[in-house]
Amino acid sequence: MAIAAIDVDVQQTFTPLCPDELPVPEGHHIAQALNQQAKLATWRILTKDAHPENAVWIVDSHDNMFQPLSHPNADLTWVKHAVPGSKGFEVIPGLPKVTEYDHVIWKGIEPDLHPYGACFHDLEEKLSTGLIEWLHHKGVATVIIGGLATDYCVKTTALQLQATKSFKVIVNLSACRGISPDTIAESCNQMQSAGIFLASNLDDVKRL
Ligand code: VGL
Repeated sequence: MAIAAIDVDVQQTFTPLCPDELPVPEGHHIAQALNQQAKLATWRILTKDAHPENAVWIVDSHDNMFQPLSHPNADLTWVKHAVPGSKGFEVIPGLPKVTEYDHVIWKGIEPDLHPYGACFHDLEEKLSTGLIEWLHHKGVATVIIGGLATDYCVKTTALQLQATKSFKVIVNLSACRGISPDTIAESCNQMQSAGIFLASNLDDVKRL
């Protein structure tokens, strides 16, 4: 049965290379770990945030982030990030070109949608991005996930895939980085309780 490796939102916007956006500590240091995990897989998938500058959730300062919004498909405020055409939209150095991936998902292109998971365009999970269907079509049984950030888009993508009950879902923590230690720990607990396998490195992934 086929294995898919998923590189979640490994864009410069989520690294210290873009300090004014959403810098995740060491976010730019995971290319090698992602390239190694991809060697175990039949298919390699990339997901990218693609957000317009007029998105309803944009605030102009980091101090104003994490404010709850009463919007069905944008739950929190964030500073501008991952705008197509900007440096932050680009993937981190060391990864293949977009066209070398087997499948690519762009998400969050509508100004009033700010999804975290790569499986649905909306937080209500009504509008599929087609990722789950693509994996089924390719006969994928196991998914290995890495990327940014552990506590937001990696976690949500992993939980969405696990909820289908049709894949063995492995999160390779050595190929992920997260925003804060507390939310990373909380996210790991949540993923583990859902039945997702957490691997601390590539050897662990191979053992699972
Ligand atoms: C993400 C926060 C806001 C992510 C995206 O890709 O994990 N985190 N937008």
